[in-house]
Amino acid sequence: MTHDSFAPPQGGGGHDRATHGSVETAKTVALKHDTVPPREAMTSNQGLKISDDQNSEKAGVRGGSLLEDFLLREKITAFDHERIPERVVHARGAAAHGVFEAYEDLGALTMASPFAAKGKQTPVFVRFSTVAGSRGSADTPRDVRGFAVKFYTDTGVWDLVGNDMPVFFINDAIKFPDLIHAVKPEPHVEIPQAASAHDTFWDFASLSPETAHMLMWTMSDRALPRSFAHMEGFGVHTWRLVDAKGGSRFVKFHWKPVKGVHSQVWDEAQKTSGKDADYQRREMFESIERGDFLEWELGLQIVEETDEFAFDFDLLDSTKLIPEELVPVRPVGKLTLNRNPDNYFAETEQVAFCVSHVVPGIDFTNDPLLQGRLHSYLDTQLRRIGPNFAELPINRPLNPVSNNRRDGFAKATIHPGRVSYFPSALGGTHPAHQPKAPDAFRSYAEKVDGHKIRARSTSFTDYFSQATMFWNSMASWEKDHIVAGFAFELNQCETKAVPKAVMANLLVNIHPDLAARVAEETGLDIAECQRVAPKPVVTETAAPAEMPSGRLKVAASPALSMDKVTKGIKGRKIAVLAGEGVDGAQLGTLRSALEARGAIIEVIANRGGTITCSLGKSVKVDRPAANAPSVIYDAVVVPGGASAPKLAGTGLALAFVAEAFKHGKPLAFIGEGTALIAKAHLPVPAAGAPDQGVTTGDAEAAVSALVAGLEKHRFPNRDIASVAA
Ligand code: HDE
Repeated sequence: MTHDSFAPPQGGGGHDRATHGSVETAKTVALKHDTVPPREAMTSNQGLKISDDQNSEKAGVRGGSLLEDFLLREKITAFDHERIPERVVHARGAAAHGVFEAYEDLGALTMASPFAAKGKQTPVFVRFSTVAGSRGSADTPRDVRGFAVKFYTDTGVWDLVGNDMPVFFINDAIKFPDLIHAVKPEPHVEIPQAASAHDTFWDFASLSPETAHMLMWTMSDRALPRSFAHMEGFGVHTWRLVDAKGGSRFVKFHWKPVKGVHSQVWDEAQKTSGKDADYQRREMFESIERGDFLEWELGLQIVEETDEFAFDFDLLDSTKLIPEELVPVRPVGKLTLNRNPDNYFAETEQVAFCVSHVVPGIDFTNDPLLQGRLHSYLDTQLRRIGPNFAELPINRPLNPVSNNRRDGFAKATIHPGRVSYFPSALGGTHPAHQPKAPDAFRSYAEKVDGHKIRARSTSFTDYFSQATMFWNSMASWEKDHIVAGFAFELNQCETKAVPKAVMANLLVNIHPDLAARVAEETGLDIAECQRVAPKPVVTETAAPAEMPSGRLKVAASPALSMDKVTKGIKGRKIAVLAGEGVDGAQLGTLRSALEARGAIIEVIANRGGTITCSLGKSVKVDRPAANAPSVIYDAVVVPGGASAPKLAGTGLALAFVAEAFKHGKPLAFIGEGTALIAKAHLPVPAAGAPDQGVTTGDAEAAVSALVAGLEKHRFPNRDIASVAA
C-alpha cells in the first residue's frame, strides 16, 4: 500500500487507528486496553526519560563501552530476546479480526452459543497458514493451508482449527511426527524449503497408503489457492454437536468462500514465490484496508447417530470426506474478516489455537487423529509461549476467567487473597464449580465399551475409493494439472526407487489413467515398478464391532471440482499496459466500467511517475514494469494509442502478455494494442474454436469479455505448448 507523505499511515498511530472500512468487534475494542500508543517522550522499560538513544556510554569519546550502560544493555537484551520458537508446523501465517453472524437459531442441533439466535454476532480472529515452510518462506508453495478460527463466544473461547482441504494424509495421530519429518526440509542439508517435492516425503507416502486421497488434493490446484478469500475451509474431523437436552449428532464443518474457490497454476505459483513472497498476506491486508472484506459461509453436514454406519467409509477416518451429494451442506452463518491486526507479533504470532478449546454444544468424537490433536496443541503452546499463554490479550476470552490456577512464567493477572484452592470456607464460595449451570461444559456421555488395543480399525483400510472418487470428479483440465503435479514432484526425487514405489503402491490403485499418464511423464515402467517396489507398511488391524454398511456412496462428487463460474469480479486485479500516448478515452472506459464492479485497475508503464495519454491528460503509473510481474494480476488489457507500437517492441510487455496467456488469464487487446498478439507469438485459435479468453475489439467489448472471463476465472484449455514464458 502506498502513501503520499511521511504522516503516519492510517493505523500507524495504534490506539486511534481509523482505517478505511475496518470494523470494531467486542474483541478489538477489548484489545484496546492493551494497545499502547506511542508517547512523545521516549523512556526505558522502567519509565525513565531517555536523553540520547543513539550513543552508547563510553570511557572517553573513542574509548570502550561501559558495562554500567544499563540503557544500552536493556535495549540490546530486549532485541536479543525478540523471537519465540516458530510453530513446528504452520509457521508461516497471516491473520485478521472479524465477526461470525448466525443465520438462524440452531438450538435444536447444538447449544453452542454462536448459533443461539438469528443475527447473533460473535467476534473471531482467523489465521491462515501454509504447513511445511518456515516463518520466512513464501505464501504460494504447493501445500495445504491452515484455516484456524478463534471464536470469542460468550461461553468461552472455541477454536475451530481446520485446513483448506477436507481430508488429511493420515488417520492416527501417532504417525504425525513421521509425516512432518518426511515433508520438512531433509535434515542433513535442510533442503528443500516449503516443498513436498523431495525423496523423503514421497518415500513416506509410498509406504503409507492412507495418504492416497490427500495426495490427490495436494497434487491438484487446490494446493495453490489464488488468495485466502478464494479458499474453502474444513474442520476435517467428524465433530459432535450436543443440544441442551443432551441429544447429539455428528457434524462436519465447511467454510465456503463467497468469492468462489479459485487457484493459481503451478508455474504461476512458483514465480509468485519469487516475485512477491508475501502475495497472499499482502492481498488480505490491502483488501481489508480498502473495505473489501473477506467472507465465507459456514456450512454444516449433519449426520444423525443412527446413520453412523450408513456410508461406505468410517466417519472417524480423517482420510475420508462426506460427499455433499449424500449429505448436503447446510449454510448456518457468515464469517466476515473486517479488521487487520495492529501488530503482527502480539496478535498473529502469539495467537494460540487449541483443538481442545470447545464450548458447551461442541464435543469430540473418537477420531484418532482428533484425539491426538487434543493433546498436541496445548502442549505446543506451553512450549512456544509458556504456561500463561491464555492470558495474552489475543488469547483471552471475552467472558471473565476465574479459577485457582496460579503462577508460572510471565503471569499477567494479579490474584488477591490467601485462598487458591477449592473447596474453601476461608475464601467463601468463590470461585465455585457450577454443577447446575446450564451453560457449564459437560462432556457428552458417550458409551464406551472395549478392550485396550494398539491397532487400526479395519474400517479405516479402504485407502483408495475416495482418491478414485476425487479423480472421477475432476474436469479434464483439472486431471491434466493433477498428472502434471505428480510428474513434477516424482521427477524431482533423486532416488529413482521412490517414484517407483509411489507408482506401484499408490497410483495404480487410484486410477489406471492417472497411473498411465504419470508413467508417460516420468518415464516409469509400471510393470517394473510393481516388481521392485517395497510393500507398504501395514499396521496391525482389528475389526470393529460394527462396519460401515456402504448403503450411501457415490462414484463421483461434482462438488469437488473447481470448474465453476463465480458471479462478480470484486477485488480482482487487472493490469493495463500503457505508455506515453495511450488512448485516453479507452483508458477512461476501462477504468470506470471495471472499477464500478469493484475490480482494481493498475496502470503499468516502463517507469514510475506519470504518463500523458492521447487526450493530453496526466495518468498516474501505478507500478513501473520492473515492479509489476504478470503473476500478481488476474487479467491484462493492452489499449490502443501511440504507446502500443512501442510496447509491441518491448520484451517486458511481451513476456507479460505471454505469461498471462500461459496462465490462462483473460486478455484484451484494443486497437493498436492487438499488435502484441503476434509479437508475443500467442497462438491464434482456429475459426469456430471455443472462446479462449483473448479478446480484440473496442473498450466496451474488452470490459464485457474481461468480466465474463474473470467470473470463469481462467481459460485452462488454451494451447500453451508453444508459448515461450
Ligand atoms: Fe495441526 N498442529 N496437527 N492440523 N494445525 C499445529 O499447533 C497436529 C492437523 C492445523 O494458525 C501445531 O499451534 C497434530 C489437522 C492448523 O496457529 C501443532 C496433528 C488439521 C494449525 C499441531 C495435526 C490441522 C496447526 C503447531 C495430527 C486440520 C495452525 C503450532 C494428529 C484439521 C494454527 C500450533 C495456527 C498447528 C499438531 C493435524 C490444522 C504442533 C499432532 C488434521 C490450521 O500442535
